[in-house]
Amino acid sequence: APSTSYHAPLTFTLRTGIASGRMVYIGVGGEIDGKVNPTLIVHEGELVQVNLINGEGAEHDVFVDQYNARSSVVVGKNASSTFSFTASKPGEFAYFCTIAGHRQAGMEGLVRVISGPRSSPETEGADIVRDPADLPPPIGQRPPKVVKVALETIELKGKLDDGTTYTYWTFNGKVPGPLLRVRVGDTVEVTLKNHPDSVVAHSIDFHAATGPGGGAHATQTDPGGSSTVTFKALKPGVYVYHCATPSVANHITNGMYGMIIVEPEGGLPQVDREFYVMQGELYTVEPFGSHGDMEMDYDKLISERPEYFIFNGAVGALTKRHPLYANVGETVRIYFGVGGPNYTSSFHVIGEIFDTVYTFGSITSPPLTNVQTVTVPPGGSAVVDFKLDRAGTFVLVDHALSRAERGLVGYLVVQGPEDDAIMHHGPADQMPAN
Ligand SMILES: [Cu+2]
Repeated sequence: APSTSYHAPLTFTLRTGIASGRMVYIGVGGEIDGKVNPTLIVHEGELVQVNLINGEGAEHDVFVDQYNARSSVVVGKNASSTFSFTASKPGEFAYFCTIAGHRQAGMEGLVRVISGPRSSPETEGADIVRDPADLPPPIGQRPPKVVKVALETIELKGKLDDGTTYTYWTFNGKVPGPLLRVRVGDTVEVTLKNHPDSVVAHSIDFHAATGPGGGAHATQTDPGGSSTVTFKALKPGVYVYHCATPSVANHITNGMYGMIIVEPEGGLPQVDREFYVMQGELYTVEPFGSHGDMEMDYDKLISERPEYFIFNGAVGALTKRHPLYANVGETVRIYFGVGGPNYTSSFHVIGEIFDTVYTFGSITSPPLTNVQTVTVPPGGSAVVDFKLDRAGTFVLVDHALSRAERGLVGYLVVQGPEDDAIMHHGPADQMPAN
């Protein structure tokens, strides 16, 4: 049987009971919670533990005959018994009560053993993708205050693509790091912990801060350590933050970037939906599209020859994993930033026009209107707003489109009417019949 990295047993709890007049097992907790005679899904090679609880008082047991694994007979309400077995062969195997007549009365379910080991962070990489809908709500009206921010730098093997992993360095385990949100005049107290399992020191430089290194001088933090820096948010804007420990380019490419919004008094104009998207590059020894665990290539980094271009940390992050979802009639806003470390983005949404754009993250300047493509430098940002007039799948790209073939693509899925007056297939005088 294949070996497994799971040391702790996979545990299922079954309680005996009555459902629709039949004697049954009822799942307790986890994915089987409340299910009648739940199918216990395990992977080949896993150690499986089953807890049986007597829920109504009659005598019962559980037997998995193909594995010759059984509980004791539980006698009396709330009596319990535990047994375990190793799921050494794939297939479907019955579990049932051996007390005379109980199996026929309904006490029967299946153990499904899936061939091969369970995919795990070790084999396919942890999920490091930041959901673009994962951002805090607007601040609204409030006076300035002290805002405490806790960040942790975490190095972990993450999923870069199907069958491909990369050792990311992150703020809080995702790429980009969390979108932080304060208002002008706030005092921002940042505590940066570096996880004890880290290999190197990390730090943070806030472009929103005024002072040495944007906070990087005060926050160089060894593995297992912690540091704190406090800064005053003097100027409204949408600012990048990033690790600033040498080689800084190396720390940034590995995923150590995020953004902080410093709202002006009263905030930005309200929209229906906000999204958070950041672009970066990865410099791997192996060519784009390779499988296995990718290794960072310092020569390629220094000579600016990336293999991967990515939105929110991974290939497919905003297509297969977390497309942006919205509806016709809504206004959407994308806070778009470039971690880089090196490539300027020509940010564009195929099939849409940005109604307003705050370029360079400057939200105190009047926005540009009706923009097709916006240039966003590394360590910079833009805020794009647009109203959705027609349903469809719109495609987020860097209009340096070779990069789309190295991973840089996302979807905005807009649901609602497909207004043919806005666009339809065919001549103007031939509208499709609806
Ligand atoms: Cu770092």
